[in-house]
Amino acid sequence: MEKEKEFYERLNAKGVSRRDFMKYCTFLTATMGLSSSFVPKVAEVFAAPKQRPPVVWLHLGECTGCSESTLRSMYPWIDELVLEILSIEYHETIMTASGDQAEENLHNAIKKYDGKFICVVEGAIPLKYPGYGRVAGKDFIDIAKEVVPHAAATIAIGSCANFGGIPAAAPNPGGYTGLGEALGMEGKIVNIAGCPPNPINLVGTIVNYLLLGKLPALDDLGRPLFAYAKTIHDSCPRRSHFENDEMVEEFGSEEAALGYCLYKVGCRGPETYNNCAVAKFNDGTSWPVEAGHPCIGCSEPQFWDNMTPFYEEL
Ligand code: FSX
Ligand code: SF4
Ligand code: F3S
Repeated sequence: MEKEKEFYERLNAKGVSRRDFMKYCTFLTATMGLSSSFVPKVAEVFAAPKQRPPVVWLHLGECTGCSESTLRSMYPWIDELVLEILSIEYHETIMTASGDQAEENLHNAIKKYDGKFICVVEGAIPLKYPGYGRVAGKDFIDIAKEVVPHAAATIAIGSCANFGGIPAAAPNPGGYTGLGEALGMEGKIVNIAGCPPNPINLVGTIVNYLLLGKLPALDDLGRPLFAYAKTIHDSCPRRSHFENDEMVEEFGSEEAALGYCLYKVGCRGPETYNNCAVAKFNDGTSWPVEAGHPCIGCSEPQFWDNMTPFYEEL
């Protein structure tokens, strides 16, 4: 009770009311595909955490957009909420330690929390030329092999870590590969797909784990079904225009201003599984198709090769 009171006082000090927080929990619960009876339990995960699982967050071949989108996520205070429920032991972008001390933190965390920590991995692994990516003199693949097998659960965040992403775009000189495939652990690693992914899907996966003691159910590409069971096209607000053959043929046109369907200017929504239309980005402000940009299929494997040329009809 005391813990909970303190939590709400801290939120209040940031200008966040209990009502705002409950609104967020309701939204998160719905995104996770749980019934509204779970809202108080989801709130409790944040407000009165029974445990703060240690997290080791690795950076491999990527642009760090995934960390950026998580830390600057939809609600200005959610980053702190996430830090509230997790104990981040190692994260190259946000930790203060550097050099030998950072390395020491990593090794200490793996030893101390062997089999108990959550490993989050961002970025792809160059298997053809492993030396393309190194931290502290170690190749990415060796870092992944050293850390991942000791984790209680591993979450690959972003299409790079899932399927290779931009680093693996043809001709993929480094032989960049997603984490699951590189370690032969497909199906055992959760893939939060997108470039970058929506942070709510990471938060939902972690809350699911803390609340129900297990990782969420996954599709055959390792993506949580709560977020990736439907296509963009399934939930698209422009769908009625698609059905009526009301199409944007040119950006800046009258049809574009009317919010017509973006299929002819390259929308990959019909082939792309993600919950962007419902979850939205930046405080629920908008998402690509709502902003007038076709979906480029960023949550699908090899989208840089399979979905290009962008802006051309499928
Ligand atoms: Fe990849 Fe994440 Fe795209 Fe970038 O780190 S999914 S390039 S947004 O940031 O890995
Ligand atoms: Fe489908 Fe894209 Fe048209 Fe939306 S804009 S209805 S996702 S094709
Ligand atoms: Fe990506 Fe398409 Fe959503 S490009 S962010 S999956 S609308």
